[in-house]
Amino acid sequence: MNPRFAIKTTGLRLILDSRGKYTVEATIMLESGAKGVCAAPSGASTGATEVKPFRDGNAKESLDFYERNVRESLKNFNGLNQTGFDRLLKSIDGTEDFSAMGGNVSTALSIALSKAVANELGMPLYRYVGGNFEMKLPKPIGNVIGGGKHAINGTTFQEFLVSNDSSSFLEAIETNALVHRRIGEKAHELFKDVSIGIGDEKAWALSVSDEKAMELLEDSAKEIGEERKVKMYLGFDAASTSFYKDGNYIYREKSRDQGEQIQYILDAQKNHGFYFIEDPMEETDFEGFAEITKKIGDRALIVGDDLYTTNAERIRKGIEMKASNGVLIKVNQIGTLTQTWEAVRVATEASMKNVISHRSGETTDDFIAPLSLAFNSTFIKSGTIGGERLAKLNELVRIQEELGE
Ligand code: 2PG
Ligand code: MG
Repeated sequence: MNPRFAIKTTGLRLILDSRGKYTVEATIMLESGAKGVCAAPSGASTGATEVKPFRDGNAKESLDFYERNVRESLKNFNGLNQTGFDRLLKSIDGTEDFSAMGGNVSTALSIALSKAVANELGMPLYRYVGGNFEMKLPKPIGNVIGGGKHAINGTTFQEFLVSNDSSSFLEAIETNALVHRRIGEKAHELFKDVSIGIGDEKAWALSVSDEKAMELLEDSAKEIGEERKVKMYLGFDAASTSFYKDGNYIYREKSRDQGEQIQYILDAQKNHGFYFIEDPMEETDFEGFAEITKKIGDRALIVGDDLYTTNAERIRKGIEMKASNGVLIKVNQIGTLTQTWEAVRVATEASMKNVISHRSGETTDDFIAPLSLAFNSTFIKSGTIGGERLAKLNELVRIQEELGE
């Protein structure tokens, strides 16, 4: 081993995320003095098969576990061996779902190591993880109207999203932000006695039906697209597990069984031209996903988030069942960079598109920006405003400049 890359010290601290809740930040220093720092985000609408973010759901317990069982064991490990390091984290944890250490701890350590090594190599993270080949930026897809578990009194669907095909990343994120602003203006005009707020991801939280939100999204995106002369894409993350109970999807006005839910999604796609459709069915319904993909997979990207939880095994099942043509990627759903990379590889080999994603509870860490290039992500899902959302998007503005695109 080149001694420069040996791990000299690791450290873990508690910090607050964008919801004001505890999360962890890891620092790794190599013998050379090069450093990597990573803060883990946290979800609110977590999938049942995600790894557990913290020991007993408590960040402080995770920190104690790290001090007792992890810190010393990482010393002198060869930083260039990312896979070995990630396996070591798994074996120290000793559980299937990172419930001893917490998947947020393993995520922060795993990514911090990759950053430290990239720094020592004098390389951007996207090159260290993705290789020295031609790379394409993802398109930004931003949450503009939100509800579900991210905003009380909001829509039933968790997120209504917008994207566009501006080739300048800066113009692309500005276009999305303009749609967000236009929606706010229109909502204040249209809905006089409806509560209007802002959700966890800085999307508008409107106490209106999902149909009203879809119309508002479509009208606003159409106007901005015409003004800026760019093609717009509409999307949603239904996050449908969050309103599924005993075989039914419970909306404000009515409940729908599996067949009705599928029809509802197909109608929404047809009426509004949605291109991006995430978690239209609850997290165990591979068949329902497959039916939707079979019917509209030629014109829409059907994306599994809670369905797959960035888990290569579940993605393999999805491929076998033709459940979707897209997969959402979140490192802390599976807990290490190596396993995330494996999930992306399995999906890519089956021509499934991947979408790298923020979490609803975020920090200003921007690691999903470089990873979106390394993983050749089709979209990066984030917000459209808010410092913790823009940290990722503005980093991609810088990367586009670096690449000289
Ligand atoms: C999702 C995410 C991010 P959370 O469902 O896609 O928008 O939400 O981080 O709460 O799981
Ligand atoms: Mg989701």
